[in-house]
Amino acid sequence: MATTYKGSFITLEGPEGAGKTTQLKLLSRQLDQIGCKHIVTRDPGGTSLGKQIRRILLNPENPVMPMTELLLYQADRAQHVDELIRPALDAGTLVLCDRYIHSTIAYQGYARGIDFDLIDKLNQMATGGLMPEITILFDIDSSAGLGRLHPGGHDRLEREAIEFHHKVRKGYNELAKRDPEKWAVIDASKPLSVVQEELRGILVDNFSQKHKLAGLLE
Ligand code: T5A
Repeated sequence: MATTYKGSFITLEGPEGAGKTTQLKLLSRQLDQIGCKHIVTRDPGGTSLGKQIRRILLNPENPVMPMTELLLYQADRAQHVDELIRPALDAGTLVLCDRYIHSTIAYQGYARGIDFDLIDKLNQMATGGLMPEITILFDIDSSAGLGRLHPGGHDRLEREAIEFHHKVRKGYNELAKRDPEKWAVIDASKPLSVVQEELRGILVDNFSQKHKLAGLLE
């Protein structure tokens, strides 16, 4: 891992319903028990301003144009990095972020069809180049993931056609294959406990020395 911070920066990615939120809750409880200083945050919606942007983005009643969508995700991210993520890393915290720049590449790039170079430039601008040390892909068939969500309550993105979601998954898998040193892939269709065990294993393998995580596997 080339990028190093005082803390550690881990992002979780995946198609809809892959189980990231559920797994982060379980993990966070365990990190509390072993006394590991950490935060769990999400993109979009990790700050007070970001929560308002998130509501606009996910409201199915809002017709949002592709470029507006892209810029709103980046506005959320710029605030999130400056207000929360960078200060936490500077304070030596383990930061676990549910979605980050690779969501934009998968959703707005692969699925929406917006130019990848433009997305890279905006990701760079919004984050000031702050890259995760490792990204964990929760891989699941798009229909299976959507099938896990509450029927009828789908947000604006979840309501996209199934082809859109297939492109998202394909995009993620391409990104992970292209840079295997920076990505870890978990088969998110497995039972909750199996996925949790794999997630903890990845953290212990990569961050044990800095954050004394050996207790995670007990
Ligand atoms: N987006 C985001 C973009 O388009 N561009 C961007 O740049 C960014 C950052 C965000 C939306 O915005 C898009 C992507 C998204 O569409 P969100 O609500 O944050 O919206 O979206 P998700 O992160 O996808 O949240 P979800 O809740 O849909 O998915 P999770 O968190 O992966 O799944 P989770 O944990 O909520 O689990 C879903 C259900 O599955 C069950 C859970 O109990 C829950 O009911 N479950 C399992 N069931 C069986 N076996 C397992 N292993 C299970 N794991 C979980």
